[in-house]
Amino acid sequence: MQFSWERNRRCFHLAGTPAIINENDQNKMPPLHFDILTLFPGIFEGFLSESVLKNALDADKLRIRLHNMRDWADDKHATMDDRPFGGGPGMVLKVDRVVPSVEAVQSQHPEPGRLLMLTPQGRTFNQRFAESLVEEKRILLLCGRYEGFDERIVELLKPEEISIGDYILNGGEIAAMVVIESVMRLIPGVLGDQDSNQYDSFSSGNRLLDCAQYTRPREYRGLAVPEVLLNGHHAEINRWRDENTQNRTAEKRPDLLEKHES
Ligand code: 6GU
Repeated sequence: MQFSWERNRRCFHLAGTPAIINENDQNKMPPLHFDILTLFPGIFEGFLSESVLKNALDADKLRIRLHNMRDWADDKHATMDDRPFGGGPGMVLKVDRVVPSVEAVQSQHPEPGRLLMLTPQGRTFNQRFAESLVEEKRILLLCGRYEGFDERIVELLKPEEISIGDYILNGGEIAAMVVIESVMRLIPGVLGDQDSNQYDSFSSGNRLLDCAQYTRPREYRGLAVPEVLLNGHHAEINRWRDENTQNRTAEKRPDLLEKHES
C-alpha cells in the first residue's frame, strides 16, 4: 500500500493494490471490509500506516474505508450537532445527518455491513465478540462524538451498540481502533505464525491469562529464569506453564477462573 490517501469524494480508500481474486480459488477468502464513519478521519492515519495493520492492508487481508461524516451535512457550516432539547450541557449528533450518512455508506455495497455504533452505552467488547466479527464480510463502525447520538438514530438504524469499557472517551474513534486491531489479528495469515493468536488470553482456545515468559539474560539483578524452562524437557515445561497459567490467573484475574469453571 502506498500511504497516500486516495481522496474519493466522500471517503479515503485504504487498501493494498487489489489482488486479482481467482473465483475458483476456494482458499482465498475475500478480504474483510471495514467502513469507518467519523467526524475525525485523521485520528486513524498513524494507526493504519504502521506495523501489522499496514502489512495486512498491503497484503489485501482487509480493506478499510474512512468516511468523513461531515460530508453529509449539506448546509454551509456542515453542522453535525445541536443543543439538546430540554437543555443541559453538551451537544447531540443530529439524526438527519447521521442516518443519511450510514444509509449512503451501506448502499455502496450490494449487502449492508454489520453496523456497530461505538458508544459508552453499549455492551462491553471482548475477545468473543471479536471472534464473531472476523466471520463477517463487511463491518460499518459508526463513531460518535460530543455528548452522544440523538436517540432516534438508534431507533432507526438498530445498530449493535458497543463500548470498550466503563470509562468515558471523547468519541468512538479509539474504540473503533480497538475493534479493528483485535479483529484483524484473527484473520488467517495476518500474524506471522498461523497459530500465534489461537492461545492468546481470552480467546476460545484459552480463556485464561498467558503464562509468564522469559528471554535472555538468564539472570538479571539477582533474578533468575525458572530452571525448568532451561532444561529442554517439553513435558515438564508444559506442566510448569499450565500451573503458572492457573496461578497467575488466580492471583491477577480470579474472575476469569470463576467464568472458566462455570
Ligand atoms: Cl465506544 N465511546 C466513548 N465515547 N467512550 C467510551 C467508549 C466508546 N467505550 C468506552 N468509553
